[in-house]
Amino acid sequence: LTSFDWADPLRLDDQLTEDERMIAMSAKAYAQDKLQPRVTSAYANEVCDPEIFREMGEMGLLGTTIPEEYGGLGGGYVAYGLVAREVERVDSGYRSMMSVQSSLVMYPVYAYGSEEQRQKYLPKLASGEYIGCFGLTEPDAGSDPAGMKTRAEKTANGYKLTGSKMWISNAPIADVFVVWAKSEAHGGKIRGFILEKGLEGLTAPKIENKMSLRASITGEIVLDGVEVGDDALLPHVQGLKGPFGCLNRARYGISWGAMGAAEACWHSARQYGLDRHQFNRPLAQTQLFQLKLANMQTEIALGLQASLQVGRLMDQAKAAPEMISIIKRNNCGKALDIARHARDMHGGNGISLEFDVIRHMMNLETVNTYEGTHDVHALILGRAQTGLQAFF
Ligand code: TGC
Ligand code: FAD
Repeated sequence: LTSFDWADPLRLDDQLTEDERMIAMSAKAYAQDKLQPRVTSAYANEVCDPEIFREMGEMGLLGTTIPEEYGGLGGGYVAYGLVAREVERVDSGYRSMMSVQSSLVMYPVYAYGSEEQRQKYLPKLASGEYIGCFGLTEPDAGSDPAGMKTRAEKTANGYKLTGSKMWISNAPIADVFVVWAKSEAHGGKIRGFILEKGLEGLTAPKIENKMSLRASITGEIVLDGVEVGDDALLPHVQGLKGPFGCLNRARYGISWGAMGAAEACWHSARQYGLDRHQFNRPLAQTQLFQLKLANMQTEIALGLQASLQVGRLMDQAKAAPEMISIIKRNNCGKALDIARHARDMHGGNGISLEFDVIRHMMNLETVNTYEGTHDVHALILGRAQTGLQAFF
């Protein structure tokens, strides 16, 4: 019989290819050496460092699945998931910065864009020279994006966009804005537009005082009659399946990322329990402590296996969106639960930023909410198995 590795109980590592293992190792080295040392201060002071995009670009961590001819890595979805796991092991906000750029900006430009749009934007997004954001949510349209009010009117040479977007990651520092709007010229269907910083009428004020995801900047996008040319339209998609096609990829990445944050909390709780003595023995020698560690280990091992399976199916173009709802919902919910337990297991120290667990816990509140809340994914799964939609 082979020995048991407590930190990799189902031998995930053995199921990866050599290339995947190398990408994960280089993402881990970057995240631990360059991101971990600055995260506490970034979080405490609510500061997002745009330089991180350039660093990630240099490391090849932006656009993992985008072909090399456009500056991407040409890797698969398992590789992308492994990068998300390593970055979010440090902080969900850093993973957000990476996954918005990769799945929500580079992917739509690649999948729905013209050849000119691909050439113009993808290499600079891959290198981190350009920072991108994705505007779908509005003040009055969150879980129900079909209710968006932002509209695009046809002009002589292009479109005029009016409306506002809310809770948009990267927006205040973005150079490139992928914005979704109802286009009158296309029968009111939702279309995607690529906007650039500096356009008249386009502003992206920062949302202050977030208690979660403080190392990642979030803003509004205000579109006050912003005029763009015909070449700003993403030509190859219309309808909600445009933004959802991007969300499938980002949600999948989040399922891995949330497990990375959960692993950080689990390992920290285990170490704390070994180091800290109460009642003349290590906390880790109590049954309640061990029960919690066993639960964490089990949920993380199962969650990672599920993400790996969906990633393999995505690489074969055999994944259904409902599979992604299962892993996004379950892994985020379980990660949040693990972070809350880990916070408790650190006692009073658990509320200090010095021990990372409360930062992960606060971050995971957002991760459980964005890209489809825990309950919205339950409704997607409920509809898939009953044929009855219960959204409205
Ligand atoms: P529904 O009638 O279900 O579908 C409308 C059209 O869209 C198609 N579709 C999909 N296509 C591809 N992938 C998917 N996952 C798809 N889901 C739906 C569908 O086939 C249909 O196409 P067609 O051609 O027939 O028109 O739409 P609905 O209005 O009933 O939707 C309900 C619901 C709840 C499923 C959906 O609206 C939903 O998922 N809501 C959650 C919203 C959300 O996830 N927002 C995310 C905003 S972005 C973000 O949070 C980024 S944070 C990133 C970070 O910082 O890391
Ligand atoms: P609501 O939709 O108002 O939901 C509120 C509550 O009601 C939730 O518990 C929800 O589950 C529940 N609910 C909603 N509908 C139903 C129903 N039919 N039945 C039962 N319960 C229901 N969006 C972007 O477009 N781009 C981004 O880059 C982005 N980044 C974000 C970054 C952060 C930090 C945050 C917090 C959000 C971000 N979002 C982004 C927005 C995010 O996707 C939305 O917050 C999310 O989709 C939920 O929408 P809402 O906040 O309007 O909540």
